[in-house]
Amino acid sequence: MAGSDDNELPKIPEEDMEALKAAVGKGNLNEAAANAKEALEMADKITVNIAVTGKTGSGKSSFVNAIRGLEDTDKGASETGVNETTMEPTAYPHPTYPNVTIWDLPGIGSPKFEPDTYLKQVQFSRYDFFIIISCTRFTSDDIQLTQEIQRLGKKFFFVRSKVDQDLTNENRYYDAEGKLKQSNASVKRPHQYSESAILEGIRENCIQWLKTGGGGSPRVFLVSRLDLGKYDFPKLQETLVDELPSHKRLALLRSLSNTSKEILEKKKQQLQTQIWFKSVVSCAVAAIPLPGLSIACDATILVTSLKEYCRDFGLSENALAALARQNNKPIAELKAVIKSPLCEEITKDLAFKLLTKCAAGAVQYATLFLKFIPVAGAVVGSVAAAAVSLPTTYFMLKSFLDDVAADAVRVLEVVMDEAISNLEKKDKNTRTP
Ligand SMILES: Nc1nc2c(ncn2[C@@H]2O[C@H](COP(=O)(O)OP(=O)(O)OP(=O)(O)O)[C@@H](O)[C@H]2O)c(=O)[nH]1
Ligand SMILES: [Mg+2]
Repeated sequence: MAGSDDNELPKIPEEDMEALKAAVGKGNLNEAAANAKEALEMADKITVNIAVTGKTGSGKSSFVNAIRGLEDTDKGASETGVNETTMEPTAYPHPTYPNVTIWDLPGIGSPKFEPDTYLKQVQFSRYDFFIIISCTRFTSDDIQLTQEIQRLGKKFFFVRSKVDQDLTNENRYYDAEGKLKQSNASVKRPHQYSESAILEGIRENCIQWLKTGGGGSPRVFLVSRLDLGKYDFPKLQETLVDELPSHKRLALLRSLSNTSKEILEKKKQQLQTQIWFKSVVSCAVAAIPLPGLSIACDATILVTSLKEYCRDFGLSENALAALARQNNKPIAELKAVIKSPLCEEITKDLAFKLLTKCAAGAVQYATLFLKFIPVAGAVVGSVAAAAVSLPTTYFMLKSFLDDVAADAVRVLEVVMDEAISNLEKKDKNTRTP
């Protein structure tokens, strides 16, 4: 495990040190634990609500499924490819993180469309932000809607869907070598096929159109349901996280599919901010001395945390099976790059083994802890014990988090390689006359 090497102890980040000082600095570990427990419970109750709207057939339901990590054919997926008749928003809680709900809103663009009536009808106040989808140009209805959303103090993002179809369509004008077949005076096309130029053209076109319609300086994300790791879907996920108030970020991040290294890094960093809280709770609330170690802790909290980390980074049998299926890969190829245990393998025994591994190194931090933990009064016993238990627990959780995050990066690399070669194959097929 990273960080469990006795000779090379990880540095405690400054902010973690400050958090610990604040938590146990008064010498009252029980009070610190009660506060930490409350903070963790509050974090678990945070909700995020995302509204998805746009014209009928633009790909709203497909997008709702995508952001929930589901295939359109999965159980519980929003129905796609059919005309919606409902005029009510439909709530789709994330299958694994039900605090995050994606709302499939009724389509906009009927001749009588009134943005303010529509927003009242869909109860705009419950959403953290709106995603407006179009598979063609955005229309004046889209622009009017965003103006009203803005007036109501809410955020919105434009998603231009089905860009894979645009690329396929453009590809028809080029031969197998990517050379322009014939020039058409009315439409200017580059002589050599260029995917990035086509995408940039679509983006510019959307932005210009929105600006002309009075849509301000819009952000437009190009997305294909068929390949979420490509184009702007990962960037959109990151932007959604960044635009949320900081106390909501972790809730959304945990629910996001692991489509980019940036998302994985953000997840890790946000989860890391909770490690001290978890350690303090584990070492104080129901701490039990562990045989053979000078540590007392509540192993249940640790097991729950380790399992959550695995789940957050997609390291479970179910998540890997789904990923393998989506990417046409044998699951064994994904498992081959994973070094940590999977969610299903986590037990109290395993947590104990990991603690034992970290104990030797972490004990060196005990002196550091004792420097700022006042040893006084009735709390002396528990605080002195915690001076060993806390750093050990902290390092165990931190090392495990680092390890599963690194595993998730390797799994993503395997999947991305496959995604790229699939695209190359597809590209080749579409170019064959
Ligand atoms: N090629 C491609 N097809 C897509 C994409 N997104 C959606 N589709 C297809 O477009 C069709 C309409 O998608 P839906 O997600 O049902 O659209 P919708 O906006 O929910 O439609 P309504 O509920 O009828 O308003 C379906 O056949 C989808 O499979 C995409 O990114 N690429
Ligand atoms: Mg739909």
